[in-house]
Amino acid sequence: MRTYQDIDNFSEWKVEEQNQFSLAVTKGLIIDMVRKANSGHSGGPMSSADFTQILFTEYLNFDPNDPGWFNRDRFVLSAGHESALIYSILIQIGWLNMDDIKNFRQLHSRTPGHPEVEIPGVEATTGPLGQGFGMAVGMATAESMLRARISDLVDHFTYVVASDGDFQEPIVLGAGSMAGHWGLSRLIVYYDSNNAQISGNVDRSDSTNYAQVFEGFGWHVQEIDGHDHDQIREAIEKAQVVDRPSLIIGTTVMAYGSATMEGNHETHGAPLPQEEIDATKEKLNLPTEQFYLPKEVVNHFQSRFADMSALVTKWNSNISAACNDEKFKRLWDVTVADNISNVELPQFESGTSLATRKAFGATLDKFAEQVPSIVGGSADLEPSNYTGNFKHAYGDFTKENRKGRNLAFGVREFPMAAAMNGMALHGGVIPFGGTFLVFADYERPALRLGAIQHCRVIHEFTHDSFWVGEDGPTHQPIEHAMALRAIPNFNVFRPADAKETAACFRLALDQKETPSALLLTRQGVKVMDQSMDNTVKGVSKGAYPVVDCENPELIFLATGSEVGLAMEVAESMNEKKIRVVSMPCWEIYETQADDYKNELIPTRGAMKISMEAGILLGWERYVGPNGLSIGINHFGASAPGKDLAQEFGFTADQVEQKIRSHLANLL
Ligand SMILES: Cc1ncc(C[n+]2csc(CCOP(=O)(O)OP(=O)(O)O)c2C)c(N)n1
Ligand SMILES: [Mg+2]
Repeated sequence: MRTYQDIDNFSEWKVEEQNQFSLAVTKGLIIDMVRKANSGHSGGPMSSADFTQILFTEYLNFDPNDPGWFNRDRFVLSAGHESALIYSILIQIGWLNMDDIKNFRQLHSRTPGHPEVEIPGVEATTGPLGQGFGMAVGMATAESMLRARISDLVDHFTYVVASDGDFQEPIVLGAGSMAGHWGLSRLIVYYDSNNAQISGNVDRSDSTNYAQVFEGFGWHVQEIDGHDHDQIREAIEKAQVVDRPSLIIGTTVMAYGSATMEGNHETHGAPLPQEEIDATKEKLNLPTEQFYLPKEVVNHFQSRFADMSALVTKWNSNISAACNDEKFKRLWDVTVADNISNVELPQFESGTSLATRKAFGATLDKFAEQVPSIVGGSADLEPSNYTGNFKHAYGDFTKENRKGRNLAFGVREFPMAAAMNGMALHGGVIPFGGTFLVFADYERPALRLGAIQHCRVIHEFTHDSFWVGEDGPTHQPIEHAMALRAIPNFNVFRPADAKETAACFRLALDQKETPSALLLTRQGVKVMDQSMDNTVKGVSKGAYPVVDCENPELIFLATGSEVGLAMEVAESMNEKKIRVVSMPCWEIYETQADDYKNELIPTRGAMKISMEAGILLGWERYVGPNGLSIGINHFGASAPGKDLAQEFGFTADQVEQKIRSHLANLL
């Protein structure tokens, strides 16, 4: 039996002895990290360590000198609570250091409780179970699209380590069915099936046959002993060559390798007791010393580095050679290098009436011609979302048509949004996805995770108010615009007309660090009589006057379809000095200079009146204590939109009356 005492002769050990000892060192780091932080997860990382260590040391391709190398294999730890595992690996690659490891879960450390995408070697922020899987499906989609559309120079694998909790989350089923349908052959998911979760054994709550389920989805499925290294290698190699996404279900033991706590679900989210750690280290032939990481083990871990660096050099020179071709170079620049600028806008005729969802469709068509990296589609609301032309022009992405740019997501809003995040994280594509605004709730966890990760994704949300009409209260967004505004680093655009829609869409393309939602009308709204340049300038400030005067007495603040309403009311109250402000994006407005904000919406002086067909909560920040908010604080109803406007007080006459009586009451 080889132990740490024999480390000086490490090079003479048998390879399998070296592997086993290296794995033991990784486990030692895991249990020490969690113990020192007095917080974190030990059991899961120990059960999935075999697969992960073998993957990183023998199969995963990356550039040891550049975690951002474009054609690297992606690795997503969907079981984000197993972060100690990935950090113990990243230190051996050299992307983290020992201080990082010792500061696990501490403020400003590069080893936070769950993996965060800013850390070199972490491809996606994970922790909310299921979403890592969903993002990986997006990454594999982006890879497959680029492989077909650019060249085989992009041809990496996407690997996932997922746990019981991931598979219990329905998003895994939706994303899994999408991946199977699209035949994402370079997606390889390892399921660490350790029959343990927080509250007990998995069989208390789950008896699903995931092998059958995923076979049904069109996946290649293998079931192995997740602690048998030869089985792991064989499974990975088979998964790499099949023409479908692969699921490798590894039957494992919780806290595998621990002295007395193997199989104990209580190791899920706790440090092992110190005596257990000591006994475990003895069992694993490790010294009792904390954070033991001998250079021999690191060198062993890095034994493929020279070969991988050579691979990267060759890839780089292939890219340079390919770029001698002007056409390829242009494509590469716009897609992978993401150099897009001066995207030309569509034109819309002032005075006509056009639903902003239709304007979105027209803008999408115009942008898609110029920006080949735009890909996406609708969650089965293609006619309503006006993405049909895009589909006709560029075709569906399918097993047979890898060059298709339209993604027929099916009625899978949450998987769609998670996959969009994955695509954005992958790079080379700019994803959009459409549904009704009311179903933003179905996507919300991914909207939040996209914002945390600074993903440039474009969410198209049509049918943005009670004006939806006959479909009734279940389909009428009420609290949704505000609920989206509550997400940090998330731009909510509610354009007032077709021109603003195009300007907002282009702004969303430019926002490389922030997801965007475009809230669009089902019903026609008048195209305002202003130049496109003026619209672009105004929209880029988040809020701007569309009707103006010196020293206004009243300032109307409106978004989307209510801007037209505000203008109408202003017209009929023309004995007063009124400014109408269109506020297509609060978040961008908030970043403007104080001078601009104080001038446009002064805190004192003018009375502020907000108009938005949604909840009032939030508007008090702009209208102040004496202002007035016109909105709707209850669910809608099923009736034609016009009747609802009357019922809910959204006609120009009713709004004017409300304003006049508010003013009278104040006097
Ligand atoms: C969406 C979501 N719900 C709940 C949690 C809290 N949580 C973290 S891990 C976990 C389940 C643990 O079981 P398993 O996935 O099998 O991990 P293991 O214990 O095997 O490491 C739960 C419920 C979470 N992270 N994400
Ligand atoms: Mg488990």
